[in-house]
Amino acid sequence: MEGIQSAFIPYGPGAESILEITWVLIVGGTLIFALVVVLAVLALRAPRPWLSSPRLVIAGGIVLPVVVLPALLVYSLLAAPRMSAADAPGVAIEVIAHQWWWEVIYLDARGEPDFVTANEIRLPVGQVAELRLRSADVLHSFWVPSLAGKLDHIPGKDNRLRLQADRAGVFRGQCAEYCGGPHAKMAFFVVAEPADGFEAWRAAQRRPYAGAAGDEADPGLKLFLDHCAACHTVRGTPADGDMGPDLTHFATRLSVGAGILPNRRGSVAGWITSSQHLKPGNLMPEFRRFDSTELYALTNWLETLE
Ligand code: HEC
Ligand SMILES: [Cu+2]
Repeated sequence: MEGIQSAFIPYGPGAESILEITWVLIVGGTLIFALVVVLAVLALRAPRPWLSSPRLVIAGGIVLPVVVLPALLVYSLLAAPRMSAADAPGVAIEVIAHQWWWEVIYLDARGEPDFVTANEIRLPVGQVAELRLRSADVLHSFWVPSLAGKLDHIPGKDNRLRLQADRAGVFRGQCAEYCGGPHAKMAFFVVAEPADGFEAWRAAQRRPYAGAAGDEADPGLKLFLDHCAACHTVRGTPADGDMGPDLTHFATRLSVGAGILPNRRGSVAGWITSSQHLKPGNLMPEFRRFDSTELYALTNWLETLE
C-alpha cells in the first residue's frame, strides 16, 4: 500500500482535514512570499514612487495582514473540529506508552479492560475508535500520520484521540516526542480491516492461551516460564509479568520490538539473543547464552501463540 506513514496520503477524516489546512497555509504563504519578493526586486531595480506611496504601505502593511490573519484563524478554528469525527465511537482502547513500547488495552462496553495486547492496534474500517492515551513513565506522543494528528501521552493525564480509517490497510505509527534512549525505535502498526475480520480478531484475542495437548512437556514453554514469565504475560499460563508487552497472541502480530522488525522466527530469535544490539537501551535483557536447541524450542513455542 502506498504511503504507510505519510501525512500527505491521508486514509482517514482526521488526516484529511489536517492535510487540507496544510495546503491552504503552504499555498497561501507561498503566494504572499512571492508577492513580497517581486515587490522587493522591483524596488531594487529602479526607484518607483508608487512603491513607497503611503496608500500601498497602509494597504499592504496593515489592511492585508488585518484581513488575512484573522481569516486564516477563523478558517482553522472551523476546520479543527472536523479533525475528530463526530460519530459515536464503536471501539474504545486505552493505549499506555512505556519506555519504549505500547501497551494496548481494548475496553468493553462498560469501559473495563477486555483484553490486552501490544504494539499493534486493530480497527474496523469506517468506525470511530476512541483512544485514551496514558503514560507509564515519561512524555510520549502518539502519531499515525496517515490517520490523524498527533497527541501526547502525558504522565498523570488522560488524553483522548479519535482514530478512523476509511479504507482497509496497514498504517505505521511512531512515538513523536523524545522519550529517552531508543525513542526512535518506538513504533507500532494500525491494522484497519472490515468489520467481520475485526470481530473475528477481537474474539480470538479474548481467548487465553489454549495450549496444545501434552503442552506441559513442551521445552519451549518451560524455558519461557523459567526465563521470561517475570516480565511477560501469556494468559492461560502461569506467566503474568507486566514489565514487558503481553505476549498472549504474539504470533498474530506484525512486528517484534515495537515495530522495528518483522515478526518471523529469525527476528524473534535475534531479538531474544541480541535485543540490546537491535534496540540499544531497551528494558529487555538479552539472553546470549541460549544455544540453538533452546532458541529453536522457544521460538517454536512463541509461534503457537495465535
Ligand atoms: C526484565 C524483563 C524481561 C524479561 C526477563 C524478558 N523480557 Fe521480553 N521484553 C521486555 C520488555 C521491556 C520488552 C519491550 C522492549 C521494547 O520494545 O522496548 C520486551 C519485548 C519482548 C518481545 C517483543 C514483543 C513485541 O510485541 O514487540 C518479545 C517477543 C519478548 N520480549 C520475548 C521474551 C522472551 C522469549 C523472554 C525470555 C527468554 C523475555 N522476553 C524476557 C522485558 C523482558
Ligand atoms: Cu518517544
